[in-house]
Amino acid sequence: MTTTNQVLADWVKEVAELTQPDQIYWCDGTAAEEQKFNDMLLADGTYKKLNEETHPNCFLHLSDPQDVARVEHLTFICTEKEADAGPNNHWMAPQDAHQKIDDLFAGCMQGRTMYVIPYCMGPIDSPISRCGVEITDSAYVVQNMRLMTRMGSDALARIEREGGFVKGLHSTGELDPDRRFIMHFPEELAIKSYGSGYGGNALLGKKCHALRIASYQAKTEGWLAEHMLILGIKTPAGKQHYVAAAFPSACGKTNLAMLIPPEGYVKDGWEISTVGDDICWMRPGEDGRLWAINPEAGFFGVAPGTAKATNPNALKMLYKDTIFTNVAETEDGQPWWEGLDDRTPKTDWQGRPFDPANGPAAHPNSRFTVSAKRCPSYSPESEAAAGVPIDAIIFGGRRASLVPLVAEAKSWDHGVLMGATVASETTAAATGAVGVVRRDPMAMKPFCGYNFGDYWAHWVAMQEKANHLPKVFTVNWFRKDDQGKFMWPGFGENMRVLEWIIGRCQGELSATETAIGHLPSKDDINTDNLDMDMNVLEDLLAVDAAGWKSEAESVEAFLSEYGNRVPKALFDQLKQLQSQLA
Ligand code: SAT
Ligand code: MN
Repeated sequence: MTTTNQVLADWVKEVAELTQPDQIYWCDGTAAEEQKFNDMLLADGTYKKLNEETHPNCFLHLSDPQDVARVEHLTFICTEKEADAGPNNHWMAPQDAHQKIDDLFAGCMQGRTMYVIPYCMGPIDSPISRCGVEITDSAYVVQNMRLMTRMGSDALARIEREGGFVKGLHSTGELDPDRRFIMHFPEELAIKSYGSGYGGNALLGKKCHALRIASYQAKTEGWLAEHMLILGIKTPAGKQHYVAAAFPSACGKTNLAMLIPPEGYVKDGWEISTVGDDICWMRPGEDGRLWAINPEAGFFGVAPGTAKATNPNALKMLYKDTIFTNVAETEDGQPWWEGLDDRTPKTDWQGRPFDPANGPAAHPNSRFTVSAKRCPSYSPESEAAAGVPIDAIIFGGRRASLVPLVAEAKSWDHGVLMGATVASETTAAATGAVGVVRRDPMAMKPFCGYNFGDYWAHWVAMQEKANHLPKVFTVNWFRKDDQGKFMWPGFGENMRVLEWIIGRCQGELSATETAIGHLPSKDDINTDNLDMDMNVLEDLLAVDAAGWKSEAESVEAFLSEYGNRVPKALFDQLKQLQSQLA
Protein backbone atom coordinates (compact mmCIF):
# COMPACT_ATOMS: atom_id res chain seq x y z
CA MET A 1 0.00 0.00 0.00
CA THR A 2 1.06 3.54 -0.53
CA THR A 3 -0.66 6.90 -0.87
CA THR A 4 -1.60 9.60 -3.34
CA ASN A 5 -0.86 12.24 -0.67
CA GLN A 6 2.60 13.44 -1.63
CA VAL A 7 3.34 15.07 1.74
CA LEU A 8 2.58 11.79 3.50
CA ALA A 9 4.54 9.69 0.99
CA ASP A 10 7.57 11.98 1.30
CA TRP A 11 7.41 12.01 5.11
CA VAL A 12 7.21 8.20 5.33
CA LYS A 13 10.24 7.96 3.03
CA GLU A 14 12.16 10.54 5.05
CA VAL A 15 11.38 8.77 8.35
CA ALA A 16 12.44 5.42 6.86
CA GLU A 17 15.75 6.94 5.80
CA LEU A 18 16.29 8.22 9.33
CA THR A 19 15.17 5.14 11.26
CA GLN A 20 16.17 2.39 8.76
CA PRO A 21 13.46 -0.21 9.35
CA ASP A 22 13.66 -3.67 7.72
CA GLN A 23 10.23 -3.15 6.25
CA ILE A 24 7.35 -0.69 6.07
CA TYR A 25 3.76 -1.80 6.74
CA TRP A 26 0.68 0.38 6.08
CA CYS A 27 -2.20 -0.47 8.43
CA ASP A 28 -5.59 -0.96 6.73
CA GLY A 29 -7.76 -1.40 9.85
CA THR A 30 -9.40 -4.66 8.73
CA ALA A 31 -10.48 -7.51 11.01
CA ALA A 32 -8.03 -9.80 9.20
CA GLU A 33 -5.21 -7.44 10.03
CA GLU A 34 -6.29 -7.29 13.66
CA GLN A 35 -6.15 -11.09 13.87
CA LYS A 36 -2.75 -11.21 12.19
CA PHE A 37 -1.30 -8.71 14.68
CA ASN A 38 -2.77 -10.55 17.67
CA ASP A 39 -1.16 -13.79 16.45
CA MET A 40 2.14 -12.03 15.96
CA LEU A 41 2.07 -10.45 19.45
CA LEU A 42 1.23 -13.83 21.01
CA ALA A 43 4.04 -15.51 19.10
CA ASP A 44 6.69 -12.98 20.15
CA GLY A 45 5.57 -12.95 23.81
CA THR A 46 4.32 -9.34 23.91
CA TYR A 47 0.86 -10.73 24.61
CA LYS A 48 -0.26 -13.52 26.85
CA LYS A 49 -3.63 -15.07 26.07
CA LEU A 50 -6.14 -14.78 28.91
CA ASN A 51 -8.81 -17.36 29.74
CA GLU A 52 -10.68 -17.88 26.45
CA GLU A 53 -13.82 -19.12 28.20
CA THR A 54 -14.27 -16.24 30.65
CA HIS A 55 -12.48 -13.56 28.58
CA PRO A 56 -12.64 -14.38 24.86
CA ASN A 57 -10.16 -12.50 22.68
CA CYS A 58 -8.54 -10.77 25.71
CA PHE A 59 -4.81 -10.32 26.08
CA LEU A 60 -2.38 -9.44 28.86
CA HIS A 61 0.64 -7.26 28.19
CA LEU A 62 3.23 -6.66 30.91
CA SER A 63 5.32 -3.60 30.16
CA ASP A 64 8.86 -2.77 31.12
CA PRO A 65 8.59 -1.97 34.88
CA GLN A 66 10.22 1.42 34.18
CA ASP A 67 7.58 2.35 31.62
CA VAL A 68 4.20 2.49 33.31
CA ALA A 69 2.96 6.10 33.13
CA ARG A 70 3.15 9.45 31.41
CA VAL A 71 6.39 11.35 31.99
CA GLU A 72 5.54 15.02 32.41
CA HIS A 73 9.16 16.06 33.10
CA LEU A 74 10.18 14.62 29.70
CA THR A 75 7.21 16.12 27.84
CA PHE A 76 7.95 19.32 25.93
CA ILE A 77 6.07 21.95 23.97
CA CYS A 78 8.43 23.23 21.30
CA THR A 79 7.21 26.59 20.01
CA GLU A 80 9.41 29.23 18.35
CA LYS A 81 8.84 31.59 21.29
CA GLU A 82 9.18 30.25 24.82
CA ALA A 83 6.42 32.55 26.10
CA ASP A 84 3.93 30.85 23.75
CA ALA A 85 4.39 27.56 25.60
CA GLY A 86 3.84 29.40 28.88
CA PRO A 87 4.76 28.66 32.50
CA ASN A 88 2.39 25.67 32.36
CA ASN A 89 4.71 23.72 30.00
CA HIS A 90 8.28 22.53 29.68
CA TRP A 91 9.69 24.25 26.62
CA MET A 92 12.48 23.50 24.19
CA ALA A 93 13.42 25.43 21.03
CA PRO A 94 12.08 23.47 18.01
CA GLN A 95 15.48 23.19 16.33
CA ASP A 96 17.16 21.85 19.48
CA ALA A 97 14.28 19.48 20.12
CA HIS A 98 14.35 18.05 16.58
CA GLN A 99 18.10 17.56 16.77
CA LYS A 100 18.02 15.93 20.19
CA ILE A 101 15.27 13.47 19.34
CA ASP A 102 16.34 12.77 15.74
CA ASP A 103 19.71 11.66 17.15
CA LEU A 104 17.78 9.03 19.11
CA PHE A 105 15.64 8.06 16.09
CA ALA A 106 18.69 7.57 13.82
CA GLY A 107 18.82 3.89 12.88
CA CYS A 108 16.47 2.94 15.75
CA MET A 109 14.22 0.72 13.61
CA GLN A 110 16.98 -1.53 12.25
CA GLY A 111 15.72 -5.10 12.44
CA ARG A 112 12.20 -3.84 13.11
CA THR A 113 9.07 -3.15 11.06
CA MET A 114 7.86 0.40 10.67
CA TYR A 115 4.07 0.61 10.92
CA VAL A 116 2.20 3.49 9.29
CA ILE A 117 -1.15 4.14 11.02
CA PRO A 118 -3.51 6.61 9.33
CA TYR A 119 -6.17 7.53 11.90
CA CYS A 120 -9.13 9.82 12.36
CA MET A 121 -9.95 11.43 15.72
CA GLY A 122 -13.75 11.50 15.75
CA PRO A 123 -16.41 9.96 13.50
CA ILE A 124 -14.91 9.43 10.07
CA ASP A 125 -17.49 11.68 8.36
CA SER A 126 -17.63 14.45 10.97
CA PRO A 127 -16.45 17.94 10.02
CA ILE A 128 -15.29 18.33 13.65
CA SER A 129 -12.93 15.33 13.34
CA ARG A 130 -9.24 15.68 12.50
CA CYS A 131 -6.82 13.15 11.04
CA GLY A 132 -3.30 12.12 11.84
CA VAL A 133 -0.75 9.52 10.90
CA GLU A 134 1.33 7.75 13.51
CA ILE A 135 4.51 6.00 12.45
CA THR A 136 5.62 3.50 15.09
CA ASP A 137 7.79 0.40 15.50
CA SER A 138 5.44 -1.14 18.06
CA ALA A 139 2.72 -3.61 17.04
CA TYR A 140 1.26 -3.22 20.56
CA VAL A 141 0.78 0.47 19.82
CA VAL A 142 -0.92 -0.46 16.53
CA GLN A 143 -3.42 -2.70 18.38
CA ASN A 144 -4.17 0.01 20.95
CA MET A 145 -4.62 2.67 18.25
CA ARG A 146 -7.00 0.25 16.48
CA LEU A 147 -9.29 0.32 19.54
CA MET A 148 -8.79 3.97 20.51
CA THR A 149 -9.19 5.63 17.08
CA ARG A 150 -10.81 5.08 13.70
CA MET A 151 -7.73 3.78 11.90
CA GLY A 152 -6.88 2.33 8.51
CA SER A 153 -8.07 2.79 4.92
CA ASP A 154 -11.04 5.06 5.70
CA ALA A 155 -8.82 7.49 7.59
CA LEU A 156 -6.25 7.39 4.79
CA ALA A 157 -8.97 8.11 2.23
CA ARG A 158 -10.03 11.17 4.23
CA ILE A 159 -6.41 12.37 4.45
CA GLU A 160 -6.07 11.97 0.70
CA ARG A 161 -9.31 13.90 0.17
CA GLU A 162 -8.54 16.74 2.61
CA GLY A 163 -4.76 16.95 2.61
CA GLY A 164 -3.99 17.97 6.17
CA PHE A 165 -2.92 15.60 8.95
CA VAL A 166 -0.92 15.63 12.19
CA LYS A 167 2.45 13.85 11.91
CA GLY A 168 3.30 11.60 14.83
CA LEU A 169 6.58 9.70 14.94
CA HIS A 170 7.08 7.09 17.65
CA SER A 171 9.65 4.48 18.59
CA THR A 172 9.86 2.44 21.76
CA GLY A 173 13.65 2.73 21.37
CA GLU A 174 15.39 0.95 24.23
CA LEU A 175 12.68 1.81 26.82
CA ASP A 176 15.47 3.58 28.69
CA PRO A 177 14.10 6.41 30.89
CA ASP A 178 17.32 8.32 30.18
CA ARG A 179 16.67 8.13 26.45
CA ARG A 180 13.02 9.19 26.51
CA PHE A 181 11.30 12.35 25.22
CA ILE A 182 7.78 13.31 24.23
CA MET A 183 8.12 16.38 22.00
CA HIS A 184 5.27 18.46 20.55
CA PHE A 185 5.62 20.96 17.73
CA PRO A 186 2.21 22.70 17.64
CA GLU A 187 3.29 25.16 14.95
CA GLU A 188 4.26 22.23 12.68
CA LEU A 189 1.33 20.01 13.76
CA ALA A 190 3.90 17.36 14.63
CA ILE A 191 4.75 15.01 17.52
CA LYS A 192 7.92 12.99 18.15
CA SER A 193 7.99 10.44 20.94
CA TYR A 194 10.90 8.17 21.81
CA GLY A 195 11.66 5.56 24.45
CA SER A 196 8.24 4.64 25.89
CA GLY A 197 5.46 2.25 24.93
CA TYR A 198 3.00 3.54 27.55
CA GLY A 199 -0.44 4.85 26.48
CA GLY A 200 -0.20 8.59 26.96
CA ASN A 201 3.38 8.62 25.64
CA ALA A 202 2.92 6.24 22.72
CA LEU A 203 -0.69 6.26 21.50
CA LEU A 204 -0.08 9.61 19.87
CA GLY A 205 -3.74 10.16 18.90
CA LYS A 206 -4.70 10.56 22.56
CA LYS A 207 -3.13 13.22 24.81
CA CYS A 208 -0.43 14.28 22.33
CA HIS A 209 -2.72 14.91 19.36
CA ALA A 210 -6.27 15.19 20.74
CA LEU A 211 -5.26 17.54 23.56
CA ARG A 212 -1.82 19.17 23.20
CA ILE A 213 -1.76 19.68 19.43
CA ALA A 214 -5.56 19.99 19.09
CA SER A 215 -5.81 22.65 21.82
CA TYR A 216 -3.43 24.76 19.73
CA GLN A 217 -5.35 24.00 16.51
CA ALA A 218 -8.58 24.84 18.32
CA LYS A 219 -7.28 28.23 19.38
CA THR A 220 -6.25 29.12 15.85
CA GLU A 221 -9.49 27.76 14.33
CA GLY A 222 -12.01 28.96 16.95
CA TRP A 223 -13.06 25.80 18.81
CA LEU A 224 -12.20 23.96 22.06
CA ALA A 225 -10.22 20.74 22.63
CA GLU A 226 -10.80 19.75 26.24
CA HIS A 227 -10.02 17.08 28.84
CA MET A 228 -13.71 16.33 29.41
CA LEU A 229 -16.08 13.40 29.48
CA ILE A 230 -19.36 13.72 27.59
CA LEU A 231 -22.52 12.38 29.20
CA GLY A 232 -26.07 12.12 27.83
CA ILE A 233 -28.98 12.68 30.23
CA LYS A 234 -32.54 11.95 29.10
CA THR A 235 -35.33 13.27 31.32
CA PRO A 236 -38.54 11.32 32.01
CA ALA A 237 -40.25 13.81 29.65
CA GLY A 238 -37.97 12.48 26.90
CA LYS A 239 -35.80 15.56 26.55
CA GLN A 240 -32.19 14.68 25.67
CA HIS A 241 -29.41 16.77 27.27
CA TYR A 242 -25.63 16.53 27.09
CA VAL A 243 -23.04 17.74 29.57
CA ALA A 244 -19.26 17.92 29.28
CA ALA A 245 -17.24 17.63 32.47
CA ALA A 246 -13.58 18.23 33.31
CA PHE A 247 -11.92 16.66 36.35
CA PRO A 248 -8.26 16.29 37.32
CA SER A 249 -6.99 12.71 37.61
CA ALA A 250 -8.35 10.49 40.39
CA CYS A 251 -11.71 12.28 40.57
CA GLY A 252 -13.84 9.52 39.00
CA LYS A 253 -14.26 10.73 35.42
CA THR A 254 -14.81 7.28 33.91
CA ASN A 255 -17.28 6.43 36.69
CA LEU A 256 -19.30 9.61 36.07
CA ALA A 257 -19.29 8.99 32.31
CA MET A 258 -20.90 5.57 32.90
CA LEU A 259 -23.07 6.51 35.89
CA ILE A 260 -25.99 4.32 36.87
CA PRO A 261 -28.70 6.48 38.49
CA PRO A 262 -30.36 5.53 41.80
CA GLU A 263 -33.27 3.12 41.45
CA GLY A 264 -35.95 5.79 41.84
CA TYR A 265 -34.55 7.73 38.90
CA VAL A 266 -34.48 4.65 36.69
CA LYS A 267 -38.09 3.92 37.60
CA ASP A 268 -39.08 7.50 36.80
CA GLY A 269 -37.52 7.14 33.35
CA TRP A 270 -34.20 8.99 33.59
CA GLU A 271 -31.57 7.59 31.20
CA ILE A 272 -27.81 8.10 31.19
CA SER A 273 -25.67 7.46 28.13
CA THR A 274 -21.93 7.68 27.58
CA VAL A 275 -20.45 9.63 24.67
CA GLY A 276 -16.88 9.85 25.97
CA ASP A 277 -14.84 9.47 29.15
CA ASP A 278 -11.74 11.58 28.54
CA ILE A 279 -11.64 14.04 25.64
CA CYS A 280 -14.17 16.43 24.12
CA TRP A 281 -13.87 18.59 21.01
CA MET A 282 -16.48 21.36 20.85
CA ARG A 283 -17.27 23.74 18.05
CA PRO A 284 -19.86 26.52 17.65
CA GLY A 285 -22.74 25.40 15.43
CA GLU A 286 -24.92 27.57 13.23
CA ASP A 287 -27.43 27.69 16.07
CA GLY A 288 -24.83 29.33 18.34
CA ARG A 289 -24.56 26.28 20.58
CA LEU A 290 -21.42 24.22 21.16
CA TRP A 291 -21.53 20.87 19.34
CA ALA A 292 -19.23 18.19 20.71
CA ILE A 293 -17.65 14.95 19.60
CA ASN A 294 -15.59 12.40 21.47
CA PRO A 295 -12.48 12.19 19.26
CA GLU A 296 -11.71 8.73 20.63
CA ALA A 297 -13.25 5.37 19.73
CA GLY A 298 -12.29 3.47 22.87
CA PHE A 299 -11.53 3.66 26.56
CA PHE A 300 -8.03 3.49 28.02
CA GLY A 301 -9.08 3.21 31.63
CA VAL A 302 -7.44 2.56 34.99
CA ALA A 303 -8.22 -1.01 36.05
CA PRO A 304 -7.74 -0.90 39.86
CA GLY A 305 -10.92 0.11 41.65
CA THR A 306 -13.15 -0.91 38.72
CA ALA A 307 -15.76 -3.18 40.28
CA LYS A 308 -19.44 -4.06 40.34
CA ALA A 309 -20.06 -1.51 43.07
CA THR A 310 -18.11 1.41 41.56
CA ASN A 311 -18.70 1.06 37.83
CA PRO A 312 -20.79 -1.94 36.73
CA ASN A 313 -20.99 -0.63 33.14
CA ALA A 314 -17.20 -0.55 32.84
CA LEU A 315 -16.87 -4.02 34.31
CA LYS A 316 -19.39 -5.46 31.84
CA MET A 317 -17.42 -4.26 28.83
CA LEU A 318 -14.16 -5.88 29.94
CA TYR A 319 -15.06 -9.54 29.38
CA LYS A 320 -14.29 -9.60 25.66
CA ASP A 321 -11.94 -8.10 23.06
CA THR A 322 -9.88 -6.20 25.64
CA ILE A 323 -6.16 -5.53 26.03
CA PHE A 324 -5.06 -5.51 29.67
CA THR A 325 -1.74 -3.87 30.50
CA ASN A 326 0.09 -4.47 33.81
CA VAL A 327 -2.78 -6.16 35.67
CA ALA A 328 -2.37 -9.33 37.73
CA GLU A 329 -3.56 -12.79 36.70
CA THR A 330 -5.54 -15.45 38.57
CA GLU A 331 -4.75 -19.14 38.67
CA ASP A 332 -7.10 -19.80 35.75
CA GLY A 333 -5.79 -17.00 33.53
CA GLN A 334 -8.27 -14.24 34.31
CA PRO A 335 -7.22 -10.61 34.66
CA TRP A 336 -7.31 -9.29 38.23
CA TRP A 337 -6.72 -6.01 40.05
CA GLU A 338 -7.10 -4.54 43.51
CA GLY A 339 -10.73 -3.72 44.29
CA LEU A 340 -12.17 -6.21 41.76
CA ASP A 341 -13.13 -8.96 44.21
CA ASP A 342 -11.63 -11.00 47.05
CA ARG A 343 -9.78 -13.60 44.99
CA THR A 344 -6.02 -13.86 45.41
CA PRO A 345 -4.12 -13.59 42.13
CA LYS A 346 -1.45 -16.05 41.11
CA THR A 347 0.98 -13.65 39.43
CA ASP A 348 1.53 -9.91 39.74
CA TRP A 349 1.97 -7.18 37.11
CA GLN A 350 5.61 -8.11 36.67
CA GLY A 351 4.77 -11.78 36.09
CA ARG A 352 6.16 -12.81 39.49
CA PRO A 353 4.30 -15.16 41.86
CA PHE A 354 2.06 -12.80 43.83
CA ASP A 355 3.57 -11.78 47.16
CA PRO A 356 1.90 -8.92 49.09
CA ALA A 357 5.37 -7.93 50.31
CA ASN A 358 6.10 -6.75 46.75
CA GLY A 359 3.21 -4.25 46.81
CA PRO A 360 -0.06 -4.33 44.88
CA ALA A 361 -0.64 -7.23 42.47
CA ALA A 362 -1.82 -4.98 39.65
CA HIS A 363 0.16 -1.80 38.97
CA PRO A 364 -1.86 1.18 40.36
CA ASN A 365 -1.82 2.63 36.82
CA SER A 366 -2.62 -0.68 35.09
CA ARG A 367 -5.02 -0.22 32.20
CA PHE A 368 -7.65 -1.74 29.98
CA THR A 369 -8.03 -0.80 26.32
CA VAL A 370 -11.46 -1.54 24.90
CA SER A 371 -13.71 -0.33 22.09
CA ALA A 372 -16.31 2.21 23.29
CA LYS A 373 -18.94 0.12 21.49
CA ARG A 374 -18.55 -2.55 24.18
CA CYS A 375 -19.86 -0.16 26.86
CA PRO A 376 -23.48 -0.97 27.81
CA SER A 377 -24.29 2.74 28.19
CA TYR A 378 -22.53 3.79 24.97
CA SER A 379 -24.61 6.38 23.13
CA PRO A 380 -25.27 5.80 19.42
CA GLU A 381 -25.09 9.59 19.12
CA SER A 382 -21.33 9.25 19.65
CA GLU A 383 -21.17 8.37 15.97
CA ALA A 384 -23.17 11.43 14.83
CA ALA A 385 -21.22 13.53 12.35
CA ALA A 386 -22.73 16.75 13.74
CA GLY A 387 -21.76 15.84 17.30
CA VAL A 388 -24.08 16.44 20.26
CA PRO A 389 -25.18 19.86 21.57
CA ILE A 390 -23.75 20.66 25.00
CA ASP A 391 -26.14 22.15 27.58
CA ALA A 392 -23.76 22.40 30.52
CA ILE A 393 -20.04 22.41 31.20
CA ILE A 394 -19.00 21.10 34.61
CA PHE A 395 -15.66 21.67 36.33
CA GLY A 396 -14.79 19.48 39.29
CA GLY A 397 -11.95 19.21 41.75
CA ARG A 398 -11.17 17.31 44.92
CA ARG A 399 -11.63 19.77 47.78
CA ALA A 400 -12.04 18.51 51.35
CA SER A 401 -13.34 21.89 52.47
CA LEU A 402 -14.76 25.20 51.25
CA VAL A 403 -15.97 24.39 47.71
CA PRO A 404 -19.71 23.54 47.74
CA LEU A 405 -21.31 20.44 46.27
CA VAL A 406 -22.46 22.43 43.24
CA ALA A 407 -22.53 26.04 42.05
CA GLU A 408 -23.64 27.67 38.82
CA ALA A 409 -21.56 30.42 37.23
CA LYS A 410 -23.21 33.85 37.00
CA SER A 411 -21.95 34.40 33.48
CA TRP A 412 -19.61 32.88 30.90
CA ASP A 413 -16.69 35.01 32.19
CA HIS A 414 -17.41 33.84 35.72
CA GLY A 415 -17.50 30.24 34.46
CA VAL A 416 -14.10 30.67 32.83
CA LEU A 417 -12.72 31.92 36.16
CA MET A 418 -14.26 28.87 37.88
CA GLY A 419 -12.58 26.55 35.36
CA ALA A 420 -9.26 28.38 35.46
CA THR A 421 -9.03 28.00 39.22
CA VAL A 422 -10.13 24.36 39.60
CA ALA A 423 -7.96 22.71 42.21
CA SER A 424 -7.44 19.55 44.18
CA GLU A 425 -6.08 19.23 47.69
CA THR A 426 -3.26 16.86 48.50
CA THR A 427 -4.35 14.03 50.80
CA ALA A 428 -2.63 12.07 53.53
CA ALA A 429 -2.08 9.30 51.01
CA ALA A 430 0.64 11.32 49.30
CA THR A 431 3.88 12.52 50.83
CA GLY A 432 4.14 16.19 51.75
CA ALA A 433 1.77 18.57 53.46
CA VAL A 434 -1.90 17.66 53.67
CA GLY A 435 -4.51 20.07 52.31
CA VAL A 436 -2.19 21.92 49.92
CA VAL A 437 -4.20 23.29 47.02
CA ARG A 438 -2.85 22.42 43.56
CA ARG A 439 -4.49 24.30 40.70
CA ASP A 440 -5.31 22.31 37.58
CA PRO A 441 -7.11 24.74 35.25
CA MET A 442 -9.87 23.03 33.27
CA ALA A 443 -8.03 19.78 34.27
CA MET A 444 -5.65 20.70 31.43
CA LYS A 445 -2.43 21.34 33.35
CA PRO A 446 -0.55 18.43 31.72
CA PHE A 447 -2.33 18.76 28.37
CA CYS A 448 -2.66 22.39 27.22
CA GLY A 449 -0.32 22.83 24.26
CA TYR A 450 0.18 26.57 24.80
CA ASN A 451 0.30 29.36 27.37
CA PHE A 452 -2.58 29.13 29.88
CA GLY A 453 -2.99 32.94 29.74
CA ASP A 454 -3.75 32.70 26.01
CA TYR A 455 -5.91 29.63 26.62
CA TRP A 456 -8.15 31.50 29.09
CA ALA A 457 -8.34 34.44 26.68
CA HIS A 458 -9.50 31.97 24.01
CA TRP A 459 -12.15 30.61 26.38
CA VAL A 460 -13.37 34.16 27.15
CA ALA A 461 -13.46 34.96 23.42
CA MET A 462 -15.79 32.01 22.69
CA GLN A 463 -18.62 34.44 23.58
CA GLU A 464 -17.94 36.26 20.32
CA LYS A 465 -18.12 33.01 18.34
CA ALA A 466 -21.23 31.44 19.84
CA ASN A 467 -24.28 33.14 21.33
CA HIS A 468 -25.89 30.14 23.02
CA LEU A 469 -22.99 28.87 25.07
CA PRO A 470 -23.59 26.18 27.72
CA LYS A 471 -24.18 27.13 31.34
CA VAL A 472 -21.11 26.53 33.50
CA PHE A 473 -21.06 24.74 36.88
CA THR A 474 -18.54 23.57 39.46
CA VAL A 475 -19.04 20.41 41.48
CA ASN A 476 -17.19 18.91 44.42
CA TRP A 477 -18.00 15.32 45.41
CA PHE A 478 -15.14 15.20 47.92
CA ARG A 479 -16.01 17.37 50.94
CA LYS A 480 -15.04 15.83 54.28
CA ASP A 481 -16.31 16.39 57.81
CA ASP A 482 -14.27 16.92 60.99
CA GLN A 483 -13.77 13.18 61.28
CA GLY A 484 -12.35 13.01 57.77
CA LYS A 485 -15.42 11.20 56.42
CA PHE A 486 -16.86 12.01 53.00
CA MET A 487 -20.01 14.10 53.43
CA TRP A 488 -21.57 13.28 50.03
CA PRO A 489 -22.20 9.64 48.95
CA GLY A 490 -20.99 10.19 45.36
CA PHE A 491 -21.13 7.60 42.55
CA GLY A 492 -24.73 7.02 41.34
CA GLU A 493 -26.07 9.59 43.83
CA ASN A 494 -24.29 12.30 41.83
CA MET A 495 -27.38 11.98 39.61
CA ARG A 496 -29.17 14.26 42.11
CA VAL A 497 -26.73 17.06 41.34
CA LEU A 498 -27.01 16.39 37.60
CA GLU A 499 -30.79 16.70 37.91
CA TRP A 500 -30.43 20.17 39.45
CA ILE A 501 -27.96 21.15 36.72
CA ILE A 502 -30.36 20.00 33.99
CA GLY A 503 -33.23 21.76 35.76
CA ARG A 504 -31.23 25.00 35.72
CA CYS A 505 -30.51 24.55 32.01
CA GLN A 506 -34.25 24.16 31.38
CA GLY A 507 -34.92 27.23 33.53
CA GLU A 508 -37.08 25.12 35.84
CA LEU A 509 -35.30 24.87 39.18
CA SER A 510 -34.52 27.69 41.57
CA ALA A 511 -31.24 28.86 43.05
CA THR A 512 -29.93 31.43 45.50
CA GLU A 513 -27.57 34.15 44.35
CA THR A 514 -24.37 34.27 46.36
CA ALA A 515 -20.95 35.88 45.93
CA ILE A 516 -19.51 32.64 44.53
CA GLY A 517 -22.37 31.82 42.13
CA HIS A 518 -25.94 30.50 42.05
CA LEU A 519 -26.37 27.73 44.61
CA PRO A 520 -29.28 25.39 45.26
CA SER A 521 -30.78 25.33 48.73
CA LYS A 522 -31.15 21.87 50.24
CA ASP A 523 -34.78 21.85 49.09
CA ASP A 524 -33.75 22.36 45.48
CA ILE A 525 -31.94 19.00 45.50
CA ASN A 526 -33.99 15.84 45.06
CA THR A 527 -33.39 13.84 48.25
CA ASP A 528 -36.03 11.09 47.75
CA ASN A 529 -34.72 7.82 49.19
CA LEU A 530 -31.42 9.49 50.05
CA ASP A 531 -30.08 8.31 53.37
CA MET A 532 -28.44 11.52 54.48
CA ASP A 533 -28.64 14.04 57.32
CA MET A 534 -30.20 17.22 55.87
CA ASN A 535 -27.91 19.36 58.07
CA VAL A 536 -24.96 17.85 56.25
CA LEU A 537 -26.51 18.72 52.90
CA GLU A 538 -27.03 22.25 54.15
CA ASP A 539 -23.33 22.43 55.10
CA LEU A 540 -22.40 21.20 51.63
CA LEU A 541 -24.31 24.13 50.13
CA ALA A 542 -23.14 26.87 52.51
CA VAL A 543 -20.80 29.75 51.57
CA ASP A 544 -17.93 30.30 54.01
CA ALA A 545 -17.16 33.97 53.34
CA ALA A 546 -13.92 34.07 55.34
CA GLY A 547 -12.65 30.93 53.62
CA TRP A 548 -13.53 32.34 50.20
CA LYS A 549 -11.66 35.58 50.99
CA SER A 550 -8.42 33.68 51.45
CA GLU A 551 -9.26 31.46 48.44
CA ALA A 552 -9.61 34.65 46.37
CA GLU A 553 -6.13 35.76 47.49
CA SER A 554 -4.68 32.42 46.46
CA VAL A 555 -6.46 32.68 43.10
CA GLU A 556 -5.05 36.18 42.54
CA ALA A 557 -1.50 34.95 43.21
CA PHE A 558 -2.05 31.99 40.86
CA LEU A 559 -3.42 34.06 37.96
CA SER A 560 -0.59 36.55 38.36
CA GLU A 561 1.93 33.82 37.54
CA TYR A 562 0.67 34.11 33.96
CA GLY A 563 1.29 37.88 33.83
CA ASN A 564 -0.22 40.08 31.17
CA ARG A 565 -1.44 37.18 29.03
CA VAL A 566 -4.31 36.64 31.49
CA PRO A 567 -7.51 38.18 30.05
CA LYS A 568 -8.75 41.21 31.98
CA ALA A 569 -12.17 39.55 32.27
CA LEU A 570 -10.77 37.05 34.80
CA PHE A 571 -9.34 39.76 37.06
CA ASP A 572 -12.65 41.67 36.74
CA GLN A 573 -14.52 38.58 37.88
CA LEU A 574 -12.12 38.10 40.76
CA LYS A 575 -12.53 41.74 41.87
CA GLN A 576 -16.29 41.35 41.73
CA LEU A 577 -16.07 38.24 43.90
CA GLN A 578 -13.83 40.04 46.40
CA SER A 579 -16.12 43.05 46.67
CA GLN A 580 -19.20 40.85 47.13
CA LEU A 581 -17.46 38.91 49.88
CA ALA A 582 -16.42 42.12 51.68
O1 SAT B 1 -2.22 9.75 29.65
S1 SAT B 1 -2.95 8.52 29.44
O2 SAT B 1 -3.80 8.67 28.29
O3 SAT B 1 -2.05 7.42 29.24
C1 SAT B 1 -3.91 8.19 30.79
C2 SAT B 1 -4.49 9.38 31.41
O4 SAT B 1 -3.80 10.05 32.19
O5 SAT B 1 -5.67 9.69 31.12
MN1 MN C 1 -7.33 11.82 31.00
